Amino acid sequence: MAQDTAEAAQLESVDPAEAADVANPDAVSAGSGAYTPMAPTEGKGMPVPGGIDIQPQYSETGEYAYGLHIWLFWIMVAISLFVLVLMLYAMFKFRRSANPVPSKTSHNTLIEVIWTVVPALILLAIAIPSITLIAKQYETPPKDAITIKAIGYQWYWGYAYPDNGDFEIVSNMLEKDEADARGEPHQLAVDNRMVVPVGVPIRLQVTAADVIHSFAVPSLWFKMDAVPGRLNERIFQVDEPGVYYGQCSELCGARHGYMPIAVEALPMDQYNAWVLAQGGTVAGAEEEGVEANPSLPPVQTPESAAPGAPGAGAPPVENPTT
Ligand SMILES: [Cu+2]
Repeated sequence: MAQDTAEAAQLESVDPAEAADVANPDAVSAGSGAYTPMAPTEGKGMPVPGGIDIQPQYSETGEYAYGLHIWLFWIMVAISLFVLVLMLYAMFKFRRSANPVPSKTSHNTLIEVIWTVVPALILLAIAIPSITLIAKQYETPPKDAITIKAIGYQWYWGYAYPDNGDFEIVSNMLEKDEADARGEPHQLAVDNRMVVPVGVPIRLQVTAADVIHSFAVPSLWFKMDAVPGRLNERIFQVDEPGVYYGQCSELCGARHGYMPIAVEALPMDQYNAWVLAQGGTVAGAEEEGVEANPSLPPVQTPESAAPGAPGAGAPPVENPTT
C-alpha cells in the first residue's frame, strides 16, 4: 500500500514540461500537448538488478497468478521440510547400532490411508487455483472491449488500433544514449509505445508478419505467440497507469533481443487524446464534436522505421510472390 502511494506520487510529480524535454519531440509537437510520454517509475513494470522473484503484477490475472506462485512455494517448502525431517529421524532412530533387530511390520492401515489421502488433497489444493488461473487468462473479452493488435516484424513491433480508426504505430528500440537521455532502461525503451487505456478490458490480438515472435510483458502477466497467418487473442487489462516493459520471447532471428515492448497505460480521456493525436478516431467523438486532427498523417512513422535506418530491420512484404 505504501509502495502504491509512493508510485502514484512519483507519477504525478512528473512535470509535463520536463517530461516533454526527454520525450520524443516529434510525438509531443504532433499532439500539440495532447500526449506526453509518461516517465517510467523505477522498478515498476521492469526488471530490477539482483531481482529473484517474478516482477510485481499490475493486472488482476497477474495478481492471482502471483498468489498461486507464493501458495505453491509454501507447499513445496512444507513438503521438502517434512521429507527432510522424516529422513533424518529414520536415519537416527533406526541406525544399526541403536536398532540391531529390524522391524518386520508390513502393513499399517491408518498410515496407508493417510499417505494416500493427504497427497490427493495437496493435489486438489494445487489444481483448483491452477485451473482457475487458466480460465481467467483465456476469459473471452466483453463485446465492447477495445481491440488492439500487436504485430511482430523482424525486428520491431507494430500496434494497430482497428477500433480507433485503424492506424498503426511502429515501435523500435531506442539506442542507449537516447534511452539514457529519456531516463528509461536501455534495451527496453522504445520510440513509440503501445498506449492502452487503464482499467478496462482490452481484446489484444497478436500476430506476426514474417516469422514467429512472442509478445510478452512480465508485469502484466501476458505472453502470447505472434504467429504469421494466425490471430491469437487474449484479454488484457492494466490496473493502474504506468509504463510496463517486455520483450519478444520467441527466438526470431539476428535482432530478436533488440525488439522490446513498452506498454503505456493511461486513463481513458488521456488515451482518447493520444488516439486523436495519432490521427485516429474515438467512439462517439462525432456526437461530442471532437474530431481527429486532419493535419496529421494517419500513421505515425518514426525515423528509425524508415528503410535503411539503423535498427529498422527488413520491411514487411505484402505479397512476396508478386
Ligand atoms: Cu521477435
